[in-house]
Amino acid sequence: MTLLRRTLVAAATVATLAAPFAAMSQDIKPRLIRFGYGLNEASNQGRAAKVFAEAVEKASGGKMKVRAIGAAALGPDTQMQQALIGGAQEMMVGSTATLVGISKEMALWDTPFLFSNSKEADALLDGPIGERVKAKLEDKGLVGLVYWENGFRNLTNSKRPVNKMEDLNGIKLRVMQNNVFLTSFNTLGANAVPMSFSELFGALETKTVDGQENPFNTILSSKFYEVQKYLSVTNHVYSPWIVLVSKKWWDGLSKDEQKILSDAAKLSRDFERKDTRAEAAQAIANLKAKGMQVNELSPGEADRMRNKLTRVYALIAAEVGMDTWIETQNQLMKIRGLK
Ligand code: TK8
Repeated sequence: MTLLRRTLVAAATVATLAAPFAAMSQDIKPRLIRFGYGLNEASNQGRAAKVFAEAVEKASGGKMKVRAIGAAALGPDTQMQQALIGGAQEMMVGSTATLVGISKEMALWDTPFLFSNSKEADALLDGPIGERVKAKLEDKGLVGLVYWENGFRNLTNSKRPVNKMEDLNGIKLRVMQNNVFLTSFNTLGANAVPMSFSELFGALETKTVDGQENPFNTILSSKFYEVQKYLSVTNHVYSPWIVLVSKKWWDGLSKDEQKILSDAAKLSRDFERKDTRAEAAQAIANLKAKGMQVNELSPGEADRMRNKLTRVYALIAAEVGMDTWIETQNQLMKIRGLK
């Protein structure tokens, strides 16, 4: 054998040996899932993201790895939604309210005073109506897995306690990028300013806006108490978060992989709701201890606000479709045991 021939044979042997190894190492390489969210790691959102990541890793025997990335490091909700649609990011969790520009049926969850308590919220969100609204996302390039609890929203500001509707006059209030929220707060007399959550702390600090509205948990975990003196307990709307997957990426997964993600999402949901509720129950005392001045609305004033806000119901019904709107009212009556 000439030297050249020997070298060629050796090279070929290496190549045939190397090929299966290359294929194998491809198989072993875990699927990397970037899971983005907007709040910081030490929040109810961050804690549940971690639970989700651990559940996926465990159920897949390490073949699927979730990298949970908080504090809007992958961008605010709206930017992540676009990244999922385009397939540049795999997963996220965020507010349903910021999804309305993509899927208008999500506006259902913006309805002021839709739920009186979290039990009603769970029943409707996890029932056929929640599924129906979630399923609409698929045409838009997104898969909705489960709803988490963001929570009942309350009002904070740096100007004055809001005891009655008129106290909102002239208050520059940050709202989510969502038409129902914008209209609702303008209707109540505030000067509503749509803005992404990631810009909010800075805007409150520099007084670009005077106030905002979010659940107790977020007011606490995002340290809004450092820049907001007054907290008015309004519980004006129940806000869900939704766990989303890029449909482009989802369609390339095996049935087993999809099941691992769905199951882990359900597990994270159950954990998240419990954790959020436990934290919310302590939150008022904690926020007071941090120096916030807390006031409740008198029942009469709460009713006045509620009545004024029912004006946006027609707007929401038009967005979500009359069918879904009426079916929602029917389901709620059933849940309340009135039907
Ligand atoms: C976090 C947001 C946040 C929401 C808001 O990304 O924007 O006020 O309540 O939870 O989705």
